[in-house]
Amino acid sequence: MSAPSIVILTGAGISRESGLATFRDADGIWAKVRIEDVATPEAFRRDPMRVHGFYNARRAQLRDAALQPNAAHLALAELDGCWPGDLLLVTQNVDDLHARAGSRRLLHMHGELMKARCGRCEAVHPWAADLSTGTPCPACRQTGSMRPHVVWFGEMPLELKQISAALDRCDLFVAIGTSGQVYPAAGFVAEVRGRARTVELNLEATEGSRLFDEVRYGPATQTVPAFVHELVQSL
Ligand code: BV8
Repeated sequence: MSAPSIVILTGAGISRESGLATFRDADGIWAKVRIEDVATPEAFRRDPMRVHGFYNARRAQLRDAALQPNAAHLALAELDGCWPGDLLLVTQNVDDLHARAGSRRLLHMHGELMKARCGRCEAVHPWAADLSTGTPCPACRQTGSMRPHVVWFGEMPLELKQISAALDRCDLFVAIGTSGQVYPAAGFVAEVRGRARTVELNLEATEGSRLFDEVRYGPATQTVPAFVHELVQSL
């Protein structure tokens, strides 16, 4: 019997105990700034420096040496390293904590804060510094066209074909630290339920909890290592 095929979906909750704010908790990002002002293509066209300021502040957090992957990121990286079956970690997060923890079979469906893209030549560059409307593209040298390599609301998420193929063949779907309110990610569980075992790991019930076979409550740094331990023991 081959090892089950696993798809894991993570959201901002998995990075919360590393010190990064979530989006929809009471102290979350969308409690302080409106999506329409900083996370849509229209916002960028209207006031690019305001959008750059929003992402520059979040990118600066990732450069802070105090920001480290937590036990949940590390447990998923350990699973990635030892799981003999198919495994795909799909994250909605734009932070780099999964990669820094060691996850390799990883897709950032909403892009990555530590990358920048030229709106003119579409080249994508690793990027840890601030961006501004005066930043030239390293490839085409144009200024005024560099943007964060993140997926804004109304834009097409990345790698959807690969994600859909993984969902089609998965036996286990685990959603960790996501409120299940942003599509198409929030729709993944409905795609697989009934033919895959579905598990939600969260601090509390979410919009989609009723769609899961099993929900486990608690902080990710406790629920994820325990769940990974069970999976490894089952090999
Ligand atoms: C799309 C990157 C077409 C940027 C993000 C009108 C026009 C166009 C589209 C739409 C529209 N109306 C609706 C839509 C669809 C829209 C959407 O879903 N809107 C919502 C608001 C209704 N979606 C889109 O626009 C997407 N594109 O639809 O294109 C299309 C359609 C079909 C198929 C293909 C294409 C693009 C959406 C991507 C937007 N970009 N991020 C940035 O980061 O600034 S979304 C943003 O929300 C982040 O990526 C974030 O990850 C994501 C989801 O949020 P969560 O991760 O779930 O975070 P949240 O704070 O909500 O929840 C945290 C959870 O953690 C909570 O449950 C909490 O309890 C838990 N938690 C907290 N602490 C812990 C914990 N759990 C465990 N342990 C803890 N310690």
